[in-house]
Formats: sequence, structure tokens, C-alpha cells
Amino acid sequence: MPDDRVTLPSERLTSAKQVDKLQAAFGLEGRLNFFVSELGGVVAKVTTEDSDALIALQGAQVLSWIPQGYRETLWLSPDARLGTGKAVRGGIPVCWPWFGAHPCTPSKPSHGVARTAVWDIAGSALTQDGVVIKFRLPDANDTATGLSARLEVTVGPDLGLALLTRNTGQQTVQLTQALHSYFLVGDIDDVSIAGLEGCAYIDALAEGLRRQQSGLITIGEEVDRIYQGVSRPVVIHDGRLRRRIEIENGGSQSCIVWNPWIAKSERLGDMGPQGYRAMVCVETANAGDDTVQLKAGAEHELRAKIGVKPML
Ligand code: TA6
Repeated sequence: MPDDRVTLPSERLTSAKQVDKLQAAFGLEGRLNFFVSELGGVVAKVTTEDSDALIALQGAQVLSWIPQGYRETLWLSPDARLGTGKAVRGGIPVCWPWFGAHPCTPSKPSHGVARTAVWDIAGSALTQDGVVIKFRLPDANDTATGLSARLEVTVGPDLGLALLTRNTGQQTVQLTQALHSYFLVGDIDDVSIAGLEGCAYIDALAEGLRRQQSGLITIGEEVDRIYQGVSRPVVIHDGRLRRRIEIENGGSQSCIVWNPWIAKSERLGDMGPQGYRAMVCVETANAGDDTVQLKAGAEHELRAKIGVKPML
């Protein structure tokens, strides 16, 4: 996605003015720049010796992460557009403060309110781990339950995400959430996923039936599973691209593995031709039995550290 500093129609002038303000307040010379993306919204572009990234202010959503010497790590829908009121499919959507359907009100948006909200930038820094950008979900988007959210993204040799939720209300609140990472793979036929062997999982395609994972995960049909008791890094072995993607989780004991396959991809309509063959979601989460009961005044941090290495 090129950095398109073009003359914008007036309706996007505000974004251009916003960019200037952001650049002045948080830009880091040669490391962190803000621009109005061709996708239709403001995006932060991070450039380091170890990796480059693009992060949209909408949803504080990482759209791209390219480690030095490797191809893009994240899959992004060819139909991705910002500012449409719809969540962007791909990259790392932040599902918060509920995962999936709202527990009490089905009419509320799937996967919460964070993905379509424009987050504020709360800070930026150069650290030994890379460029750090801090996002804050504006209070207007807090649910009635008084939850607040901040996301810290670290771009360096690894990609780090830390989603901090604080309960500023007076009651204990049930929190489910996910860093809904869409990983790019060479071809789904040549992919296996390690680290979940022996874990129980809730099969979303079988009315929530509980099953147990035996051996490595391979994908040859639609898969939609909420793994429980996750205690080790999850590794995607991508044979076609000769790489492995390692995901270290923190504050999480659940992980969703999802691929829509053919029929669901057609229903979704924004996976592009054969898109299901080039992606797999491995999502660091608090979901299923791993729901967080967040007491008044308490906080919980969900973390993912993503690294890419050559195939062993
Ligand atoms: O994380 C898996 C899942 O819950 C699937 O059931 C599927 O719905 C996917 O998320 C995508 O959800 P979205 O709301 O982004 O279309």
C-alpha cells in the first residue's frame, strides 16, 4: 500500500489536517509517519531496520507487518476499506469487549465495538524492542459497563500487541476479547499448526461440541475452533513460504483457529478469489471458558508477540 500523499477531496481534508497534527505530536523522524491511506482513513506507517508495519487508526488495526527478509505476514482482504462503518477483514482486528455475538443482545455488532471505532494516539516512542505506538479507545466508545481500552503496538524484530482493559465502573464485568490475527500463508494445503496438541476445543461448527485436538492441525475444510487450556506458543508452519510464524500469548489461555473455506468465503463476499487458500486465523483470545470476570477498578492485559523464522 503506497504512502499516497495526494490532493484530497474536501471531505477528507480533515484527515489531512489530522495527519499534520498527529505527525507533529507523535511522528518519529524516519520511523513513524502518518498518512491518509488509499483505503480511506489515517494510517501509521512504521519503518525500522527489522520490520515495517501499517496500522490504521480505525480499530487500532495492524494491516501489514513485513519483517526484514520475509514476505508480508498478514493477510488483508482485497476489498478492505476504512471509514465504511464495516470492520476491515484482515490484519489484526481487535475484538473487544466481547468476542463473537454479544452475550445478551444479539443485535449488537459481532466481535464488539472496537474494530469500527477510530482510536486516538496516546503516545509513541523508540525503545530497544522497536517503535512503540500507544492507542486509546475514545471514552465515547466505552460500553455502558465503563470498560476502557488501550492498545500498545511494538514494531521491531517481532510484532508485539498488548491490549489493556480497565474496569472504571462499580460492578464486575464479563470480558471476552481477541486479537483476531489473519496470517498470510503460501497455500493452506501446505500448512500445519503446532502448539495446540492435546488441547480441548469448542467446535463452533458443531453447535459448540467439545472435542480434543490430536496431533498437529491441518486444514482441508471450514474450521472454527476455540481452543482452551492453551499454555504454549502456537506455531504456523508454512511449507510453501518456507517459514514458521510463532505466536506467544500472554493473559490468555484460549486461541481461535479459523478458516472459512469455500462456501463461507462466498457468503462473506470479501475474501477475494481463493482467498481462503492464502490465510489462516490464529487468534490470541479470552474466549469460551477463558472469559475474564473483571472486578471494579481491576485491569487485564491480553498480549501477543509474533515472530517469523525460517522453516526448521
Ligand atoms: O474468529 C472466528 C470467527 O468468529 C468466525 O466465526 C467468523 O465469524 C470470523 O470470526 C469472522 O468474523 P467477522 O465478524 O470478522 O466476519
